[in-house]
Amino acid sequence: MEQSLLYPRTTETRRTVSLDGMWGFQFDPTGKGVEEGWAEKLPAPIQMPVPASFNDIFTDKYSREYTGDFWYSLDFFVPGEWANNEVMIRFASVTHRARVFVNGAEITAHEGGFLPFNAEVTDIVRYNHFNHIAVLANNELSETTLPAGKTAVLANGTRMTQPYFDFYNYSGIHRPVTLMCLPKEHVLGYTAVDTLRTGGAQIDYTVETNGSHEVMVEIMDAEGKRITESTGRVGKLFVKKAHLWQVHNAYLYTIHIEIRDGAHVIDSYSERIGIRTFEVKDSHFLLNGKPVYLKGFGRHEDADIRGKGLDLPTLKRDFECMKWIGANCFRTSHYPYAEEVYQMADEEGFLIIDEVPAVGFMQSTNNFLAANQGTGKPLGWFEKETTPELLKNHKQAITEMITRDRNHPSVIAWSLLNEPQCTSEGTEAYFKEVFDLAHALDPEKRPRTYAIIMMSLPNTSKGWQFSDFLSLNRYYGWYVQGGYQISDAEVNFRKELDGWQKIHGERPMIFTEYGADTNPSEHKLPSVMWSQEYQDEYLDMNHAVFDSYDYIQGELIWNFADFQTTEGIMRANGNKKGIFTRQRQPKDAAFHVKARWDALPLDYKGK
Ligand code: BDP
Repeated sequence: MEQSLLYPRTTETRRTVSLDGMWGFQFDPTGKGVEEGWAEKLPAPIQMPVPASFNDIFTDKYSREYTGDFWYSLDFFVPGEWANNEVMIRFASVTHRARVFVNGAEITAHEGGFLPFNAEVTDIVRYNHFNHIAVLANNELSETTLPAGKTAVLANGTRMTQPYFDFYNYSGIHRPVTLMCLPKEHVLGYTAVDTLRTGGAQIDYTVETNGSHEVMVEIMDAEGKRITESTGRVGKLFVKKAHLWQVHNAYLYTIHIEIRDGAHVIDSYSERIGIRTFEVKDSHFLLNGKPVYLKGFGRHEDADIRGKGLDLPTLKRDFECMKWIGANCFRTSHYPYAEEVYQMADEEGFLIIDEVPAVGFMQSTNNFLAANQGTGKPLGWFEKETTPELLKNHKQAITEMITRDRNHPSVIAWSLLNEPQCTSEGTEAYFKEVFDLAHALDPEKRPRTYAIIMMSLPNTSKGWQFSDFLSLNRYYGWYVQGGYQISDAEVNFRKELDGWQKIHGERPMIFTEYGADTNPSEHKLPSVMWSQEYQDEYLDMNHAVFDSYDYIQGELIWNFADFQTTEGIMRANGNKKGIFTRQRQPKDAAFHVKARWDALPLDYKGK
């Protein structure tokens, strides 16, 4: 049976209690915790907020950079009236892996730091009593983990994370923890796929439960009025004159699912859904059959102090900034984000390219600096002894992401890798497995893509044929021929695009990354690289190039906001390619981009 990844909600039949707040916390550098009974009692715990990354809470460097095992613990109360139900503890994410112990007994383990999992504790907890939970987490990276990296050991014996990617390896319990009480027989998941028909929309649904009682499905309009219903685990619903979910005009219906025994409701679950179609056709993206040009950003979950911990005020501010600047789309670079992000996008009418944490698949300490990227020289990332293990973890992450996110109207596409090394022989076999899996898992068959690294060209890259649309990360005028050489960068950029134009076929192309590091306090006339003026010039050059190719159907700037990275000579306290600062205030370029995006019609290049 698949693990239920439904969002935790209180309904007529379900109860939820938030376990967010201050937990006990302790590092376990020698990994002796299990042996020494830390699952029952943590020695000298300090307090640690949940959800949050632990890193930037600390004032000393050893703790901030800590790599290895670490523990969280909490006493929690289980109501007596919950006996005879199913009791679970749901972690929306623990980075990067976790083992969960309740009252000393190990309940479950989970690999991967950006997707949810449940620990079933029905027979372990004491009802009407306090219970004890301990989480043994670990934040080490390897070449079989998503994301990929390695652990170095300093001469003094301290472990240090070396990510193969360009964001800080924030760690901890990053998203909410929920204690849930479900009826023993309950809904595990559902799917709903829309087709536009004359006079309305058809919704083909499936419901999965863990029992055999009858299933009933209703659709309510935004006012809560029931407009159609059906019985059975598989069925069709018809919504007359359906009010479609549109960009920045997001009408939401509610799907209500019940398991019934005659008049008795065994389980009920409701969620807001949108009715819309999305497809790739003739080099265009069609939302509800009409062309849409993608404008927006690659983003990160990243903010001061809380790191990658879910923070609703920051999240809301991000959406306000994205609306203000005229964006309609973002990629969840480089991992699935908190569920609340997708809910907000559903409500606000934003389009999401949902990305699995397959980043750092390149033999290099920083994939953006790989010395031999795209040269055709085999690096062999997909031919290693460890590849089968990596593929297993990759497939698990894809399965969990699609199961979790498949019903969001905002999710329009799956991004299955970011900048993999894709020139060697094993690439095609590996890609085929992950692209086929995404297709099989998604009842809506959303388009699939991956972000193609700089200099990786049609004749050197072996993976692009698998994509339903092409996504390029390109830095002409920044990493390649920056500053005074920008006119040469433009020439070479156009040369590359002329090449793709000959072979892209029906596939539209978008830019999933282009950007220039910019210091928000730097003004310079004439411009130099890193100044605010240069960021504008860089964007102008890129936009002029995009505007001259009809098959280019979207522009996602790297990045929405400045973000934290590993320290080093290429990064000045983080990556500064944000159009907004890390505090979500505009750089000069924000006004520049707003002027462009406000003027571009939604169906730009749609004809
Ligand atoms: C690309 C990566 C992204 C980096 C970006 C950059 O996909 O994670 O942050 O370049 O260099 O290589 O700014």
